[in-house]
Amino acid sequence: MKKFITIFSFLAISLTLLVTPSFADSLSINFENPPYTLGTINLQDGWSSFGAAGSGCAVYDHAVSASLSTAGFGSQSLRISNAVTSGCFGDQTFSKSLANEAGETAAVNSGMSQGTRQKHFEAEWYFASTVPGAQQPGLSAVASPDRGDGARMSWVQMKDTPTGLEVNFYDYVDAAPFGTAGTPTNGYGPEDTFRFTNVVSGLDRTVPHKIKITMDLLDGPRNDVVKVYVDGVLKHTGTSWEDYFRFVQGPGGPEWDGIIPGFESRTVDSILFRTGGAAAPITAGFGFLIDNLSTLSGPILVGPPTNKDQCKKDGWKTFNNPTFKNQGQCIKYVENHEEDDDHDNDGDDRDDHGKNNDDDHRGENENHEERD
Ligand SMILES: [Ca+2]
Ligand SMILES: [Ca+2]
Repeated sequence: MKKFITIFSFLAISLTLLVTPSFADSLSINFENPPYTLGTINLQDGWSSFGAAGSGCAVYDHAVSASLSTAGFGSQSLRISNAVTSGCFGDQTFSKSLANEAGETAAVNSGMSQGTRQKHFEAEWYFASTVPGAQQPGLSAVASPDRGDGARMSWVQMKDTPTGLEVNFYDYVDAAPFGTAGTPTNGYGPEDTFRFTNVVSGLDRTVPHKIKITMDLLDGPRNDVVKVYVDGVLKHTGTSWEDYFRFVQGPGGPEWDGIIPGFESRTVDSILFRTGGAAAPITAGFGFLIDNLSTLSGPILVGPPTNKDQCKKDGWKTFNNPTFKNQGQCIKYVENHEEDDDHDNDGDDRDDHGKNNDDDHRGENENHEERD
């Protein structure tokens, strides 16, 4: 009998997993609950920030700070300035890790991330200037999906400029001829490069802005899909740094560590907030406030359907964003959303199901230093 119950429980859990959509694992962090103490965030609630705590290459100006009455930020936020910078990685500020890492099936985690590997990762956060009335010259901070040691799989820069706040992005492009295990040099040939994109500029410095990055980490080279949204609007679609790790840091590559055995990508489970490149000492004690950070790993999202035909011939079974119980429910969903495909209007493709949807209307290449 016990065995029967065990099997039944297993089946029940399996069924639950089958019908539970998308969200394998997520975290939401507001720097207030559980209680965060003002000062370095190192070793608080799963974060690390060893440099700011005095145990790294430099004592970075990254700290839990007062929110300065910034709208929506509550009483405490993460404050980051680039008054202090370095070329180091592992001692900068890493958010709490997800239980379940995301990455390609064979991506290398080097023990830095763990759990049940997922193919989709996303993170969003708000950022705001601590000096909304004036530019902080030289202010820059970079957020990167990472596994915890600086093996950055993407790169999103928040920057202050004379004309407002700016968001920039780098991905790595292996152009033809393509790198392979047989000809890895083709993965870092003269045609291959980190590609710079100005995602958006001229953002109003007096209000917070929301950045969201989504990553579909698909097996194989040159196919990861990375999207950057600013204030709810998709602004850029690019790729990850998968082929930088595969070839530049792969066996025999110019940055190979002599250990990693295969031509593989890396995993992610957190966000690295990093200040590298030119320091802006004038920003000490100021900089950006970061708040309402959320991270998520889970299956690649499929859906929502936009055409009734997609529901037919068992098509309804292929969707997980949202899931359907039968073809009729799928068709009804399309009928109800024909006026507005992304009906939560947050500009992403994700339907915030369960969140009261209907009322919720709320180029050029630069030099290496720029990518710090
Ligand atoms: Ca190439
Ligand atoms: Ca890939």
